[in-house]
Formats: sequence, C-alpha cells, structure tokens
Amino acid sequence: METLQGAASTHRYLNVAFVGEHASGKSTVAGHLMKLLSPSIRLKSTFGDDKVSQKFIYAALFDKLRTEREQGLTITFHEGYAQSDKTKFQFTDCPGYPKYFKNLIRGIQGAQVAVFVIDVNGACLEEYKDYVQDQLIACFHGGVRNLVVCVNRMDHRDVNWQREQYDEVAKGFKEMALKVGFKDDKIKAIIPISGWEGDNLTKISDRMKWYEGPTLLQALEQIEVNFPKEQNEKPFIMAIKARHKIGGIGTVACGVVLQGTVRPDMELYIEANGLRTVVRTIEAHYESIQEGKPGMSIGLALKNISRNDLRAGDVLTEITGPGGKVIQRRALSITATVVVVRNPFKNGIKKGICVITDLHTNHSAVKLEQLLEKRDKRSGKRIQADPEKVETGDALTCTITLPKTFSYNRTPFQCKTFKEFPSLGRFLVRDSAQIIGVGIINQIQYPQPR
Ligand SMILES: Nc1nc2c(ncn2[C@@H]2O[C@H](COP(=O)(O)OP(=O)(O)OP(=O)(O)O)[C@@H](O)[C@H]2O)c(=O)[nH]1
Ligand SMILES: [Mg+2]
Repeated sequence: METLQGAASTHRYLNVAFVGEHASGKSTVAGHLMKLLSPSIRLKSTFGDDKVSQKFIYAALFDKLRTEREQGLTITFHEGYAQSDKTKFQFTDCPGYPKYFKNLIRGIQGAQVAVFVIDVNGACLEEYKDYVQDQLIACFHGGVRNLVVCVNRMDHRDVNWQREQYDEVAKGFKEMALKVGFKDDKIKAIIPISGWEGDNLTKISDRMKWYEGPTLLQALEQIEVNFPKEQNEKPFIMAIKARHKIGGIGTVACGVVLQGTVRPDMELYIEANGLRTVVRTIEAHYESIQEGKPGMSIGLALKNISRNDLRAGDVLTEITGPGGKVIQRRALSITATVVVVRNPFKNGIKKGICVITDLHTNHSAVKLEQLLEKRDKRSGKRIQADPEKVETGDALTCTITLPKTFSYNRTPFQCKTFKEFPSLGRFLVRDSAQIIGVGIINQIQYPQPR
C-alpha cells in the first residue's frame, strides 16, 4: 500500500468534497478554509461589473458562474486547491440544491473524504431529510468512505455557541449515516463550526469551550488514505469529470484515475467513440507531473482530438492490445441487482419504466426492460421469479437496456461487471432529484460478432 504522493512533491494529496443540504454554508466553509490556508488569495467583491454581496464573499471563491453569484446558490461543482504543511488539498464544492443533485454526484467522484456541512437548525433532519440521506447514499455507494461532519452556524443568535442544539443535530445525523452503511470509525469527527466567522476551521474556538477538538483542518489531516500498489501496474483507466479547451494547451480532460499509471506520450482511446489520442502533459494541483496514479484527480492535455470528441462521463483507456488495436464494444444491455431504497411511482416499480443511471461520472437515461427476480435484501435468497412490480426495501435482479442511438455513434456508457472492476460496475438508479435504488452489474450483453 502507498499514500498518494506526487513525484516531485513531499506532500500527500487529499481530495475533499463539500456536501450537505441546501444553503447549509458549504461554499462559505470551503472558501473560508481555503482563505485561511492560503492567505494570499484575494477575496473579490466584484467580478467585472457584478458586485458580490458581502455575505457571499467566501462562497464566491467557489461559486464562479455569474448565475451562482446572482442567486447565491451553487449550481455545479467547482474545485479549489490549497495546502497545509503535509497535505495538498483538492476541495470540491458541490451544489446542495436538490435540482442539481446530478452535479453533486459527479463532483464527489474520486473524493477520499466527504465534509458534510449541516446547519445547526436541523434542516438536514427535517425539511431536507430524504435529500441528505440520498447524498449519504451517493457518497457511500460512490466509494467515499470517510466522513467529517461540520455543524455550521454556531454563531446564530438563537444558538449562541451553546451545545444543546449541536448535540441533537449531531446525534440525528450520525444515526442517519450509520443507517446508510458508514462505519462508526469512519465518521472521523462532528465539529461545531461557524463557516462565516471561522471558528474551529483551523484553530480551536474559545467561544465553544465545551468542544475539545479536532478542528476541521486537524480532522482532514488525520485521514489516512492508502491505495493498493498493484493497481499501479494495470492498464490505465480514467473517468472524465470535465473537459476543457485551454489556449496554448489545447484539449484537456480532467478526471479521476481509476487504475494504472499514466505518463506523457502514452496512447489512449476514448471507449465511447473509439477515437485515439496521445497524452501531451499531465497536471495535478496546477503543477506539471510526470505520473498520474490511481485515486489522483488529474488533468490530461491530449493530442489529436477536440473538446467535442470528449464528454464528461466518458472513460479514457490505455491502448494495450497487440499492435495497439482498439476494439470498441457497445453494450446493448446489462443484468444488474438493484436494491430499491425509494419508490416514487404510484403503482410500484414495474417493467418498462425509464430511469437515470449514474455510473461513476456518467449519467444516462435507460429503460428497465425486465424484472427477473425479487430477492431477499440480506440473504440474497430468491423470493419470487418474474415479479410484476417491486417496492421499497426489495432487492431486484433485472435487465436494463441502454439507449441505442447516440450522436457520433457513441456508446452511452462504459461499464464492467462489479466483480471485474467495482468502480465501473456499480451505479445509482435515480428519478430526477431522488435516488430510487443502488445497483451492481452482474453481466453485460454485447452484440454477437458478425
Ligand atoms: N451566520 C452565519 N451565516 C453563514 C455561515 N455560513 C454560511 N452562512 C451564510 O449562509 C448563506 C449560504 O451560504 P453558502 O455558503 O452559499 O451555502 P451553500 O451550502 O454553499 O449553498 P448551496 O450551494 O446553494 O447549497 C450565505 O449568506 C452565507 O453568508 C455561518 O457560519 N454563520
Ligand atoms: Mg454552495
């Protein structure tokens, strides 16, 4: 096992996602922490002709879109970088508004720890309960196993730095996280903070003497993330989170390394459309690096392709076959086991319904083609063959058809069976802003070779 470390760096890398219910203060906490770690960052009170309202001054470090600043809410995920004595942090500020849940799902991919910023007023246990539970499921099923919880707005005049309300919210949230599957020892800390005033972010606050620590920074520093070394030697695979065209550099694919090591001049192909490309340069944390390893969030400058050839949700794979041959395989359908966590349909979940799957960084509309078996959620024992419908709490084996027509003759998503490659073999089943179930892929059906 090894920790993630850049070749030229003595720091380790840590990828942190900020999540939580709407308007709990995620962007403010992320922005304030970044400002405390990098005092040279300037807080902007204007962007061109736009004035930033004083109360969004920290949030504006992350909320970079004009509409986000105007409305004071995050729409898509944004990244920021900072470093402490031993860690280089990548902070990903995710949206909390339920309508933008899909952007949160993409934002948390590759994170090693989720910082849950929840409001001390307890909205995460009442108004946003289902939604916060969905965020927990998305983190857990997406492979984010470490949690740091920040109970925010301790400065609020009704709370006035006292512990009663903090205790209540902390207890309720912990119960919810344990129920979703998080291990007690992976909930690293539940910290009372004020994102706005900065209490307990990097220094212990003397306004809450009843809390002994750790601070948010200490809690993040204590998290150890190790990656199995044998993953380094396998063929390189990266899931794309975002694509850019940058002047002087060209097409850049940003994403998370799922397996293997990437180096400059490596030949890759885009599985979705079979196009080939070559790595020009690699960047992490605004620094040029020579090797990208599993778990790292990197940017690859690519030769011979344009920005439009890539899509967030695609997968880049190393060309390894004999003679560097690329075989583009279009999956027709998958057989999967899905545990239903919620049933939003009046008549139950039946065959033929259209749902959205979130597989790593990919979102696709798919059809539930056939319900094969209803199984016991815990033992996996078959309860019923060919069920007509399933309800909340059932486990279901089903076939899911993938859409056939796509521009550029693309495959909708690149997947593997869960057994073969867990991170490309598990997915969420969603209906707009709510999770219906969590699934794993058992089998993939490809067309017969002609
Ligand atoms: N009093 C007080 N206000 C805060 C604190 N943290 C954030 N706020 C205010 O809460 C409002 C929302 O903050 P944001 O950081 O935009 O919240 P968010 O969670 O990023 O919101 P979404 O991304 O839209 O879900 C802003 O007006 C902040 O100034 C805090 O600790 N105390
Ligand atoms: Mg925000």
